[in-house]
Amino acid sequence: MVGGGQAVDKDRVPPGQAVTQKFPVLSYGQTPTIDLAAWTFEVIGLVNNPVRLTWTDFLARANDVVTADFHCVTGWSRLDNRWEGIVVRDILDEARIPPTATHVMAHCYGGYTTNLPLQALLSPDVLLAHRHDGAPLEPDHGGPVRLVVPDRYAYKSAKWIKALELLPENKRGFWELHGYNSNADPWRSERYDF
Ligand SMILES: Nc1nc2c(c(=O)[nH]1)N[C@H]1C(S)=C(S)[C@@H](COP(=O)(O)O)O[C@H]1N2
Ligand SMILES: [Mo]
Repeated sequence: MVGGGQAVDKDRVPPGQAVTQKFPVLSYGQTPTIDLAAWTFEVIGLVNNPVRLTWTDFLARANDVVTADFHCVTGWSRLDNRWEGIVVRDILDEARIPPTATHVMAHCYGGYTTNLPLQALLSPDVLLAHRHDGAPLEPDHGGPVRLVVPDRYAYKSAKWIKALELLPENKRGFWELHGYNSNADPWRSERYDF
């Protein structure tokens, strides 16, 4: 289904996905209440230089813009989202990651987790985003800050991000422990592992 009669090139949308103009909210559990004065984002685990940003630090550095499509594993895709924030690769560079680190666990306020191969986070369109389509990111969509990983199904785009933990091996996050795919490439329909 293509909303508003807008024609979309089928090569633009991964297999089994339908375009929506809406922006559905998909959360497991409640939207957490987050105090900006106490908010931090950290890079932890297997790193030579742990990184910790306060909200003030984050705002001072949030100068990157990415326009990207967003694909939920349940079958909807929202095209041309304009995200503003900080490119994750730049922050990971600062953390000086040793070659023994191969995977990452994203940890969220509220307790959600999701795992990714480190390589997937090094793509220049992976963002820590605090704005969406010209407005502050709404709490239900992950505000103050969410991870955005355009090349993976959206369960990898962790809302209310709190930390990235570098790991020496793959560990499964919340939906991945329930059978969703660890890598989650929508172009390969990597929806389920079991
Ligand atoms: N912290 C957290 N992040 C999350 C989720 C969640 O339940 N908690 N749901 C994921 C799923 S399954 C999807 S499809 C997207 C939905 O993002 P949206 O609610 O902004 O559309 O967020 C992902 N990130
Ligand atoms: Mo999802």
